[in-house]
Amino acid sequence: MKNFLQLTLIFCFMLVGCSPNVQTTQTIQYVIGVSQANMREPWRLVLMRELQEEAKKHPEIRLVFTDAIDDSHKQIKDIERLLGYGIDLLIVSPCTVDELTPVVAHVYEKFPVIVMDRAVEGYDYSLFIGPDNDLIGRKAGESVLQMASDGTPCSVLEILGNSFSQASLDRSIGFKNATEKNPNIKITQLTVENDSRDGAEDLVLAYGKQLEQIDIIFAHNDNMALGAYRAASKLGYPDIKILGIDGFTGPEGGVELIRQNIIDETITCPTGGREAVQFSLDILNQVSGVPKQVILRSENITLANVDRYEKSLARTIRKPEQTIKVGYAQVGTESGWRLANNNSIREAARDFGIDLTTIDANQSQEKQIESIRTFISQKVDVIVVSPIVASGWDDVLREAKAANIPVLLSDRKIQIEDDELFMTYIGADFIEEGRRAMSWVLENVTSANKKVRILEISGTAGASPTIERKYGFEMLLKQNPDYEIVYSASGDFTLEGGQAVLENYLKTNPLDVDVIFSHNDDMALGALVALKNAGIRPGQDIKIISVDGTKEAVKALATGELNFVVECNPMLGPQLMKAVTDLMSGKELPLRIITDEKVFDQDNA
Ligand code: GYE
Repeated sequence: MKNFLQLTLIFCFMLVGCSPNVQTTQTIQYVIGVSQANMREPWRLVLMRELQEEAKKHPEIRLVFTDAIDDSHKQIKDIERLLGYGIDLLIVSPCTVDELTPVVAHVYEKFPVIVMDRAVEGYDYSLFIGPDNDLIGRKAGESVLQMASDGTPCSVLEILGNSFSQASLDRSIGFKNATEKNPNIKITQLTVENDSRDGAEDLVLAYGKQLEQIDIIFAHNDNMALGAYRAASKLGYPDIKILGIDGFTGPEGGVELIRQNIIDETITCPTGGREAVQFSLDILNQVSGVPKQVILRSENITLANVDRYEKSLARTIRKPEQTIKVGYAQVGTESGWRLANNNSIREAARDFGIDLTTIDANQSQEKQIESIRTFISQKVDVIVVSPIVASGWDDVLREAKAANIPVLLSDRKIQIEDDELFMTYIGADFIEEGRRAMSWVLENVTSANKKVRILEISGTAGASPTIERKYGFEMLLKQNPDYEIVYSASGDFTLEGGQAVLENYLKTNPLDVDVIFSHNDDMALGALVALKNAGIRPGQDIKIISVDGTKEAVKALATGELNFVVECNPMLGPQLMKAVTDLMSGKELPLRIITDEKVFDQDNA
């Protein structure tokens, strides 16, 4: 029946002379609702344009837009209306976090939801795509530090956008954290409620002669920067340095403003429109490996690099002809998680037809750095590294950059000033993992009229999962004075290491703790051995929680020896090899690709 209908439709189009490839209703497979916070700000107009341009490449989808005109209540109604149209997926850029979080969570119960630009609380959505606003503020701050590096007093006029938006707050915090390194920098803040060019112009005109004292203006978007420039010129101060954010092309875009010397610098804030359509299709077609968060990259644009930047936007995307050669500097085989991760990467390389060479560093940073140098000498196309510890990579990454070999970080992060030295980080949100562990303790472990005593088995010293799981755990701990970590030691992410931590503790202490928090499953399983050897019933006499979600750990959950396990997804291979292929096809990679993770307890083990 369906074929007959299709043939009839095409025949009718032929009859009336429409080209049969006109998008007829039967080609539309998916309707995607796009709930925009507003369609006034240039950033949002660019987002819409990118969504539409990318959607045009996929005749099987139709986008339906709504404009909340910055009113959360209207946005809630818009979303209800879109659901009424029978959409298959919702893309939403929330007006405010608190009012839209429950609505997004409710829609997410039945439909996939992609949240853009401003995150909602928690994780009740399919995917978040947005910039790292704190980093954008820090990048602007680093530039101001450069401009003020002669040590003389430097007064900055910071022009914020809508002061209720999380983006504005995050940018300002990042800016302050960077500039406070120089005590000679003084910041005065003005807020333009509607983020507009004319609003900024009016505000700076009203600021008037006080501009005499201002050396630099930092505006939270390029159109407010333009407004500030117009006001400063009218007031007779055309030489004040001006920084903006967004970096769009086109009239009044940051790229043009730099070329015309109207502003001195802008920090790019990509909209993620293209990525949103591509991931919508992955989600609707149930492609595996869709991440939980995609954090877009930002960079400082000045007259010196504006041409290169604009050229990079017009990059042509084409599948690489040759087989891609990848050198992978692997941590080692320290844990069950690592074995699963190594396997996932090997299998994905095979599936993607990528020529993968792996060197096992056996938990030594020195060996990893040596591996990277080996790959550089072998002139591989891409280097992937899972950095054992977070620091000490600057030199070797600069050598890779000098050799024009891109580096991708897999499963562990690095602390580095210049985030241009790596293409992307693919892995977990360790801070959230730590928070989830502690929130389980708060809900499930109390202690009659005394503090809850926690023994922490930490991971490899200096590794980003160790640093950030601890940080996330302690974020909640600090808010609850009835809980304290009474002992902490590193088990280096290995079973033997975890067992040794408990044996050492039990040598000099009776078992006087209520909970063991282990940074990974292998160390928790090692602790079980030590406890049983001491005649203690793990999971009953003492609660044990850990992170990873390996088979062994989930089995121990099911038998009641472990009480709670936070998932850290090791199956990064597909996302990693897709990123490698995208990179070699000419695509820019997001700054971070964060995996989707759950939690396991004794009920769902
Ligand atoms: O939690 C642990 C492994 O880097 C996220 O390293 C990974 C960690 C994982 O040894 O089991």
